[in-house]
Amino acid sequence: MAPNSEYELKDATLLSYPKKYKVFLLNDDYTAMEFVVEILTTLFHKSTEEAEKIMLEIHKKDKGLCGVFTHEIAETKVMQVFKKAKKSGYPLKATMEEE
Ligand code: TYC
Repeated sequence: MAPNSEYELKDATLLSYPKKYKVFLLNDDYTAMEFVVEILTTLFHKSTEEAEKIMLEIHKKDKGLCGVFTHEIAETKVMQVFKKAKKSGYPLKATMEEE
C-alpha cells in the first residue's frame, strides 16, 4: 500500500509544533496594582508600559493575556505567580488554556 501522505504530514506537523498554552492573570479585589505590574515585568518580561496596560485590562475585563508558552513553561509560570503572590499575601491567580 502507498504511504498515506496526509498522515505523514499530520505526524510531521505534530512533531514540529507542540501545543501552545495561553497564560492569563485573573482580576481580584485585593492584589495591589503595583504588584501585578511587577509580576508582568519580572515573570512575563513585559515593559513597564505594556505591563500597566495589561494590568488595567485585567482590572476592567477580569482577565488578561500574559504570554503563550509550551505546556511545561505555562505550568511553571502559573505556579510562580501563585508562589510569589502567596509570599506577598495576595490572592492573585493565573490560569492556562490551550491556544
Ligand atoms: N483589581 C485590583 C485592585 O483594584 C487590581 C488587579 C489588577 C488585581 C489585575 C489583579 O490580575 C489583577 N487593586
